[in-house]
Amino acid sequence: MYYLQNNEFVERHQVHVDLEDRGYQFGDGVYEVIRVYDQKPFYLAEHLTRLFRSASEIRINLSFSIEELTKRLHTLINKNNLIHGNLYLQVSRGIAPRNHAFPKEAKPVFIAYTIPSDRPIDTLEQGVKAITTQDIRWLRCDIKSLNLLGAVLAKQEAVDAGCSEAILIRDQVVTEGSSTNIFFVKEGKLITHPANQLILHGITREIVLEQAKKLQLPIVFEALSHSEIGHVDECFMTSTTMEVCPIIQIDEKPIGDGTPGSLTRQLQAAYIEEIARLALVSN
Ligand code: PSZ
Repeated sequence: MYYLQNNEFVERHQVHVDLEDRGYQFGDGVYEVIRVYDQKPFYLAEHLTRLFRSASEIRINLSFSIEELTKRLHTLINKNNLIHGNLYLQVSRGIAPRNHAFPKEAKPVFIAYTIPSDRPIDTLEQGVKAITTQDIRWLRCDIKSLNLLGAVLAKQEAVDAGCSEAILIRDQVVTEGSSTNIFFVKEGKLITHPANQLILHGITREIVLEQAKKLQLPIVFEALSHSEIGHVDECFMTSTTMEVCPIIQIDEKPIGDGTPGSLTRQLQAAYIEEIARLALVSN
């Protein structure tokens, strides 16, 4: 198994994380997770564009181009014979004696590696349970920052309650999930939070919105109030690894009849078609 550290392909024992790496000490960096289906990275250009944007928003200048990185990631997938799995990328501001302000000399540290994994087909079929909890994260959730404490604490709360996801509530409205974007269906309309600084602009969310447009589903870009959750017909979450996953229960109460909704199923099917169009996976 190979790891890409800066420009070099190295083995696991050769990967070096410095004590004074700002990613390690401050969470001062950004990352991406990309799904690989049948050896092909899915929507790679969109993920790399987001990585470069996240880096630029926190004033990290990358020394390579999207084109160069694309080539190296394809090489990494080939070297590791990755068929289905995830590609993890992270960039930290670099290594320097601990001090909050940006170091003058530090060069960004880049790492990429692959993790084999299958599609979560049973979960996608059955759907998952969720809880709601306060969104205690910072106000730039559009940056895919290495600082994940708000998400980690929310996800653990969900797991402690026997659930898979925590739906985050800020100022009495739903923003997104701890690691997913959230959609609701009510009276035939698709409702999701607008893409502003309070949510991550999910690549999966964007693909689903494109497909919803093609299916001519009405889309409402509004934050659903917490108190409205009990009155929706369907709910689902989207992410790179969870794709389009039904949410069948929130805070112990069933959504609709407590089984995956029909529009959710339609959008799931459209998403699987998109995977099949760009890769060739059986499902
Ligand atoms: O492996 C996992 O569980 C993954 S891989 C990517 C995610 C989870 N989540 C990304 C994410 C997120 O962290 C937040 C806060 N909101 C939305 C998403 C979905 O973004 P995309 O669709 O780009 O993966």
